[in-house]
Amino acid sequence: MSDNGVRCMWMRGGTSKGGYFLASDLPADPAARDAFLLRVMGSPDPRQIDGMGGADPLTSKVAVVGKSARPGVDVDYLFLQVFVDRPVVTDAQNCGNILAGVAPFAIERGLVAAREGGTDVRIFMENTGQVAVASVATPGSAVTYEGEVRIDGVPGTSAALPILFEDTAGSSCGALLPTGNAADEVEGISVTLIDNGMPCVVLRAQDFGITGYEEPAELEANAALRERLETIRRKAGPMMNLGDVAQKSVPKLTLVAPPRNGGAISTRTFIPHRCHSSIGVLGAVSVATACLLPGSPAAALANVWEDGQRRALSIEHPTGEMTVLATLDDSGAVVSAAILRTARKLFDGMVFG
Ligand code: NQM
Repeated sequence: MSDNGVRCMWMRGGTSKGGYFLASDLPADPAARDAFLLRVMGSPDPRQIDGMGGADPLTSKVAVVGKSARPGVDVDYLFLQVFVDRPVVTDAQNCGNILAGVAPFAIERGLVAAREGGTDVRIFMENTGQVAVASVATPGSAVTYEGEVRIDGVPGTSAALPILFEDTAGSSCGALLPTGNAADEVEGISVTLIDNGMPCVVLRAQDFGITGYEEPAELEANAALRERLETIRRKAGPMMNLGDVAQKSVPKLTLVAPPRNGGAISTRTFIPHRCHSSIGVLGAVSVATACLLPGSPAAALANVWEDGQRRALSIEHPTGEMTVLATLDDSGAVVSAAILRTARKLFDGMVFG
């Protein structure tokens, strides 16, 4: 593959960045595909010097996209996390930030016809078997990335790209609350084990003797904290129906604290070994859902805006906030969640493995 390039678009999706491929352009055999993607990113190597990856899990990501044969769905999207410092490519997690680039990519590659003004793209997320609807600005029936919307964690402004999730509960764990409880105890710490699109362990920062407002670098430098979190994560994996998670990038761990900037809750998220500079999209949806569960450690700290069946939760994170708009059913369960993202095309060409 070293002398034959593969067509690829590099894009920022939300606060992540990665390579977007048509499924038909990649090797069909997963082992050959993964070997190619490791070479494309330059993994394993903490600096990814011999590849396109940005030496951070948030910039070592891949979207594989194809036209869907499923009724009512436009495209299928498979997310692959390429580990930075290990020779691992995993489909064991989804990514709602890279998802933000999928709809414009699908339109640019001709998989979906753009409409005048705006185009809704229905995306089947193969990792979790659920559907998201992304709305792309298409003035003159062409994708534009330019606009006035700002999201925290990204400089400048871009076109709005709202995404709606329906039915993400139990995406990887089989149930929103895989243990059936809003609160469990693991290693003496009260936790919520939850999956509303992303398996997450939600814990109170104060239970670890920290404020929860520290900078990610400070938390990453705290070896004792990281070790305790990893011990909890490995125990939580089987409890969440994820099996042995030693080589998996899920569950994530979110340390919560009372909001500091007028939001619903403050967060610091390990994904799971690096501390996120913001928070993942589906991670935020899952943490927001935990805030709405009476009896969960997060609910006791959260400040939620309510209007009828709607709830708005501004999830504070190290570089700002992400607002999750949740809709509840009559029993108080979250039935859909919406978030606002942006995306940008960075280059389109051939990449070499
Ligand atoms: O939770 C990081 C990200 C993500 C995943 C991670 C994501 C999500 O910020 O939907 O977007 O948790 O690994 O891209």
